[in-house]
Amino acid sequence: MAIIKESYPVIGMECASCVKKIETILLKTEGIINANANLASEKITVEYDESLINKKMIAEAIKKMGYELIVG
Ligand SMILES: [Cu+2]
Repeated sequence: MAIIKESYPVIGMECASCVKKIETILLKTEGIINANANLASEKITVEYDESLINKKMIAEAIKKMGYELIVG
């Protein structure tokens, strides 16, 4: 099991409730240990277990919420 901590740019966050929504849903997602969205820098920092989830899956979850995660 490897824990990865990375930050990705996110498009579409506009207010504190976007931040809250993204963090809440990510934290409920299996494999995500920690999630922090920053409105000012427009980035999301996630800590996840790569045996359970990957950045592509995280980007999918973000997309379902109406935002776009740039995972490269
Ligand atoms: Cu908002």
